[in-house]
Amino acid sequence: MEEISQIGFTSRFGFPVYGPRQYVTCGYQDNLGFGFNTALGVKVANPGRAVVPCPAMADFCSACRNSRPRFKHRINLVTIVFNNRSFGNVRRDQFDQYGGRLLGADLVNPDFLKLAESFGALACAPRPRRSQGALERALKRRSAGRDRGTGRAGQ
Ligand SMILES: Cc1ncc(C[n+]2csc(CCOP(=O)(O)OP(=O)(O)O)c2C)c(N)n1
Repeated sequence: MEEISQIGFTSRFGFPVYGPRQYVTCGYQDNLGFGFNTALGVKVANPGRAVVPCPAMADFCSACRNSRPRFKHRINLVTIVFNNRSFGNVRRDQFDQYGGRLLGADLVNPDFLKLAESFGALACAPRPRRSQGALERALKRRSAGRDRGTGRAGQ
């Protein structure tokens, strides 16, 4: 699942899709707020399938409030957050079109690892080269159904 962000743009031409209904996109509406929230619904509708949202970081920060229902209802998502500490697009536009005058484009973010752990989720920050292995392990852990009955999701 993608959303408007640097990784979202990249996935539109770089993510291999081999069948229908495997790639969920906000399309060119490009509305922030779509990614993580929609992923919750997609997972509820497809409980047997792995759903991996790559939300825009800006969206993920505001969508975090939906972590409550996510954990309460044990909606199991393996979420990938790319933290570039900025509104990447906005920042680039300010560089390219406004002579590098930055305004409101750099962000102070929460510690996403601690945030996830505070909900009882597992979290990791792998180096880019190791991210495939980390994702595979997270998905395996999910399919192994290792959740405890505490309302905590495994990932
Ligand atoms: C509801 C909404 N508000 C604002 C925008 C404008 N907008 C597009 S991309 C973006 C920044 C996204 O930043 P981030 O989520 O950090 O992703 P990055 O580009 O850094 O990967 C903004 C504010 C939008 N598309 N939708």
